[in-house]
Amino acid sequence: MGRRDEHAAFERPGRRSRPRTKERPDHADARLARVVTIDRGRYTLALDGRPLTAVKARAIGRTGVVVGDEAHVVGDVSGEEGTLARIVDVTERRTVLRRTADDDDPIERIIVANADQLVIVTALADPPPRAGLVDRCLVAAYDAGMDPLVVLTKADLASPQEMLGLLEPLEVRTVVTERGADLTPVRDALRDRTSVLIGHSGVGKSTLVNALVPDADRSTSHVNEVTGRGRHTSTSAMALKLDSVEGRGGGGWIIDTPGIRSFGLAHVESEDIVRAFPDLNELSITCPRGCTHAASEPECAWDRAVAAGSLGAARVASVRRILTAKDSAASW
Ligand SMILES: Nc1nc2c(ncn2[C@@H]2O[C@H](COP(=O)(O)OP(=O)(O)OP(=O)(O)O)[C@@H](O)[C@H]2O)c(=O)[nH]1
Ligand SMILES: [Mg+2]
Ligand SMILES: [Zn+2]
Repeated sequence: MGRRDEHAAFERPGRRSRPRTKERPDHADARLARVVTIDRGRYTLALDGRPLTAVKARAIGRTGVVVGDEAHVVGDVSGEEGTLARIVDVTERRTVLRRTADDDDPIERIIVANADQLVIVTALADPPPRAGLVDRCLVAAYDAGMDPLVVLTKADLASPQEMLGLLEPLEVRTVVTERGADLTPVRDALRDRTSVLIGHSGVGKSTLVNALVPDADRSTSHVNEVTGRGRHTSTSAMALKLDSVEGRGGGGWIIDTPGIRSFGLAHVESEDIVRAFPDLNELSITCPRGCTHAASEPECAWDRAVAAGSLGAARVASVRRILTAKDSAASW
């Protein structure tokens, strides 16, 4: 018991003799830990910087426990070999990243909880970039309330100019990288954030994680030369602590995920996307009632602003592209 706790107990002498209530079952000693990975019903959590293996209590509902969750654990929390703690509850999630049902898996699932930054990893070649995919990931980020960051990998194989040109009007933060490159710009963008990496299989997510976290030991694999697709080398999500950079403070978490094919965007409302662009959102107040802001809308305030010279045509065209991305085919 720390000094502060001793003092608190002294000031409230009745506390210990109070009967246990329903709201406080016998978990007063529960510790808060972060779920870093899940493997066949075993949860690995980080508690005070040490790994801890746990199972989940049956009382935890269908929403379950996902990577990134902050969970209360009880029992043997020593983390010693052969010990098993028990997860008794999960704190309210600040954000969730979902994937939709697809052929491989008929159930919509939450992949990661509590990330505040969505890192959209796209290779400039091998596999070739697909702008539509980036657009869909941006929609997912705006909808989930996460800040998007686009990382363009494999710049040793192709120029980033075209992709950068597409993203510039949206004012999305971008970082260009390649194997062996100085990672300072990536580290700067990740500092003190909880960042989840998403993108096609083979774009280099795990390669990036290994470069950022020296003992991460994430396996990586080649892109198939015939199909141009990766082989889904990573099969589960894993959160890794970013070391604080000496003398510059910071830290944060990076979460590697398996290459994903689809996102649940059907539920996304246009307003949620527009809200991510404050200038356009503000203009929308003067649009006719029910304006969808599509190029076909006769009196959209966005067009009036472009005509008046107070708003760039490229920005409007790009945001319209994003708005239609949510309605395009669900998989990529
Ligand atoms: N030329 C080049 N190759 C790279 C670069 N980054 C990664 N690769 C290669 O791309 C291949 C796929 O990398 P991974 O890190 O396994 O890709 P991933 O995104 O984790 O793939 P999944 O786990 O399947 O989703 C590996 O052969 C890497 O060595 C890069 O900057 N340049
Ligand atoms: Mg991987
Ligand atoms: Zn409008």
